[in-house]
Amino acid sequence: MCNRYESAKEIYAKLGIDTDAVIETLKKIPVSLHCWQGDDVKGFDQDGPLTGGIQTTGNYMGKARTPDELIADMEKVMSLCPGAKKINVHACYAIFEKGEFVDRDKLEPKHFKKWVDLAKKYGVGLDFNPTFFSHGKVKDGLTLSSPDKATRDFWIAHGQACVKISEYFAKETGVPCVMNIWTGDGYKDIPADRLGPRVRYKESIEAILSIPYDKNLVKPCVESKVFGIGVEAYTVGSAEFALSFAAMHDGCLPLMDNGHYHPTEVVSDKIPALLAFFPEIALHITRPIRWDSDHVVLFDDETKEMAKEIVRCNALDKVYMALDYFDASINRIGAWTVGFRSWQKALLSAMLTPNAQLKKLQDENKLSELMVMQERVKTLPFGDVWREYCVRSGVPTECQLFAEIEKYENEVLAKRV
Ligand SMILES: [Mn+2]
Repeated sequence: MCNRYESAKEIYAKLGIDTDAVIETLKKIPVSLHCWQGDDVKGFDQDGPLTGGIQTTGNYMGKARTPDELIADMEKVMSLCPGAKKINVHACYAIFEKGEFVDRDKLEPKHFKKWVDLAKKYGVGLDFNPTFFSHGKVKDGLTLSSPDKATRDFWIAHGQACVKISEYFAKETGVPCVMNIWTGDGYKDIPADRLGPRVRYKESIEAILSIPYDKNLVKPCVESKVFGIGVEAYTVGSAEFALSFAAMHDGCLPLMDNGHYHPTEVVSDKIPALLAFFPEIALHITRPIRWDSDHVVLFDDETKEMAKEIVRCNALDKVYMALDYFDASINRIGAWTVGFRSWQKALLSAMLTPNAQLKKLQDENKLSELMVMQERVKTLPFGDVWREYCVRSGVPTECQLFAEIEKYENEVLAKRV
């Protein structure tokens, strides 16, 4: 079988691409693995339903019910995925001592020590997210944009607590922590006031970020959304809101989730637009289908196109890449793993593209040749390099993967009844 890699290596070399070097580079690029695929975004600090305009559908067996189960599942996923990782944690995944409970406005670094221990075990960084949903203090569907001051103050305190926890993560791991602010605040039907909630949201985020923190350690982001379930008419944190907020606040990054736009918009085209202005940006990588923004990432055209833009823009060190999807209808380990591996494939495919040659053809206006070349690239032996990357990373190849997922289901998940 190694003949196939040697042959692929020669083919790519003729296009000026060193596949060995690409593999070594890709191994070191961190992608943030979200903890919330393992338990359907439930978390450990509350027992209510998922709110905020997001929904998990399906009831596949084997959901992680405890911190130990979730961490074990994440470790399994990491063992099945090539490439460097970060671990992405939501605030609702605070891990309390037995009998202890602390509300979100009072969370402290110690409630996330087990996540730090996990990150240190693998020598990886942590990312963080305040959780502005699935909580009794979400008032009339609003948090940071609520007209009720006590509600806003509670959520501002939560955000500030999360800044401190993010800084703790960065100090403990030695890796900057991306802290993403997203709320599902909005209205189901036509609001009478669209500006008021946005001004309150702006002032609340400013209050969160007004506490002292090291901007080299904590990278705050604002994530936009077009709509949510039950929040169809108006979302406070729209695309223009989030982008403008980041542009006007030094050190704050725009975060684009490719499930959070109108169906014909593509984030691949937005990446270079933002890179023309922002030194760093952040992404949530997902797969939108109709009303759902959170299907498992596949190795599909737009996923490839997003990775291509990051690579072509020489922005692998400027774009914080995180995954964000959750599917409860299939084996969650399989969902998690396929999504992570799909993004790895997209990055590898982008790095195996003769981008300099293609750019030259564009700049010389040789557009027929460009089209022919772009189509030629699609049939290069990518799969042989992907297989080699998996082997060199010590993870299952495509044909070995399902057996591993099935084994874990039989030995671990099936016993969770
Ligand atoms: Mn997202």
